[in-house]
Amino acid sequence: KEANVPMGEPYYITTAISYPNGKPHIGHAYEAIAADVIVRFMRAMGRDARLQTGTDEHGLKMAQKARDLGLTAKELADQMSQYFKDMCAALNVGYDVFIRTTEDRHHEASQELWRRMKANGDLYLDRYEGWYSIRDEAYYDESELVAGEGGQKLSPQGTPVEWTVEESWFFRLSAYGDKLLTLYNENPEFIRPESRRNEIMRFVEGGLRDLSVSRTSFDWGIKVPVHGEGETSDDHVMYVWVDALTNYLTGLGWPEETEEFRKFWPANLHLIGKDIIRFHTVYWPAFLMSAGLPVPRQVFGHGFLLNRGQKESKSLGNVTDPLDLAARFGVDPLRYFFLREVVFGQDGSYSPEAIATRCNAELANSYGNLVQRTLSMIFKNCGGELATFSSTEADEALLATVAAATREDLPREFEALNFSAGLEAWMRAVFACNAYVDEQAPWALRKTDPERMRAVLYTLFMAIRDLTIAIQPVVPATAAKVLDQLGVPEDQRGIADLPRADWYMARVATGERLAAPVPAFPRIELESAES
Ligand code: ME8
Repeated sequence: KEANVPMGEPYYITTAISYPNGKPHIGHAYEAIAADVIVRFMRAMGRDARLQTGTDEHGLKMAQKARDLGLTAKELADQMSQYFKDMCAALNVGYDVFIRTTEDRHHEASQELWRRMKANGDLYLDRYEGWYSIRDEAYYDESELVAGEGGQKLSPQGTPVEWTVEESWFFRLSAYGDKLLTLYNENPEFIRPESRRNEIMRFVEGGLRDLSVSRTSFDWGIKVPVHGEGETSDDHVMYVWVDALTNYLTGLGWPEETEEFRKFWPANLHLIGKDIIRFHTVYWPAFLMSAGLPVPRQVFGHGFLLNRGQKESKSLGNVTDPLDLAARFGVDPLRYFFLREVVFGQDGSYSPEAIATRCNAELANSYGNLVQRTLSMIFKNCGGELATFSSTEADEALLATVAAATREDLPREFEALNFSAGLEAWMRAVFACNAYVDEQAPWALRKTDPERMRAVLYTLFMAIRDLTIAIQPVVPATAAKVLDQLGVPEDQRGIADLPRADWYMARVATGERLAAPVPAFPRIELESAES
């Protein structure tokens, strides 16, 4: 069935905010691209969609990195945050808000969230003793630790932990176990994919301990507000995750009752990686419930991208700059590769060969070639002229196949965030078009039956329009160029506009001719040393 979305319905999606303690890596690029594809898709479906991303600038990890580099933490954040903005620009990721947690408005929002949790009786002062991982910025239970080389204690993520003892504010997380389980049970879509949902349900069913939510051993964070007589909490800064998660509210102008906040909260989707699911599906909804605010509708934990199956690291010397990849293969091919190759929610692997093979087979040889052959024949054999035509059964069958893929299958799969399945359906329709070209052999009809040749070319023209409109969220720059060549008006490029063909008749009436086509996706050639 065709996805049926009321026009203008708000849709708010966020990415994680990245630690700007270094330049963006491939995982940051992957998440930003996926989020951008979702927001463009939602807009193509007629929704009023908003994308927020940004940088998470407080915490011990930032403070230590800055010290190592001889900078202040703010200087490090200022320098690195810009690289994340530049990455978005380079990858055609169009955010509406880029939030930095060092902004004043964010300090205000975090302190207000704190006050509300306090007013609800969920914060108390005690002494923290336990294991802390600076790399994960997370506390762990003894029982969660694993043994590293030489018996060294490591977090479940494999990072070093330190025994930490200090006075701390605690959040009464233990009081939220049942409420969280009710949330998960009543909203089976709250945590996705399913494997992550099961993992979190087991964790919460195992019982929750109160969470340490402030630190006194360093000061690079948001100050805990002082509440009343005799309280001396002004030497505490908030645990970085309390402040980080609040960014999703800050970007809407909260705590002010702004129009944006009323329209876009609760968020439709927090898109994050699998390593930070617990923060988003246990801590965050508990904080929100405590503060009396609605919880987000969905948290999706995507998988990790691996370089030839391996995690990238400085010691392995396999760290790839995502902007180098984009420069080499093109932004749109890279975006297509990530969404087509990786089953969303699972880990995925990439390599130059895999990118070249996938993009050459599907974008250059199949889709690109279809567009190029069709438009060239219209240009050469018909003088670029568009006309109306009477169709045969074969023409109708092809257009029905393409319509099913572009109006039903791809939108349905994208709504469910099954990008690779949606793109597979799209690709099958491209193959059907190429099979139709081979069967109908329009080049041979030129002399024998020119009317029939026109009918075939115009059938293909309409099929290409549908295919291109559907694929825009993934390859926006290239699709826009193709739609420009076809002459599709900019205000009729939505998936919701697909059933409309009035612009075509209007165009036929003007007698405007197609120009010589420009190839959409050139073949990618790998240098021999790499292949
Ligand atoms: O976790 N593949 O920031 P971050 C795919 N500041 N995704 C990856 C990845 C990989 N190899 N490596 C990391 C933080 N990610 C916090 C978030 S949100 C309120 C605070 C993902 O810079 C990771 O899962 O370490 C996360 O979603 C995002 O990149 C930023 O990671």
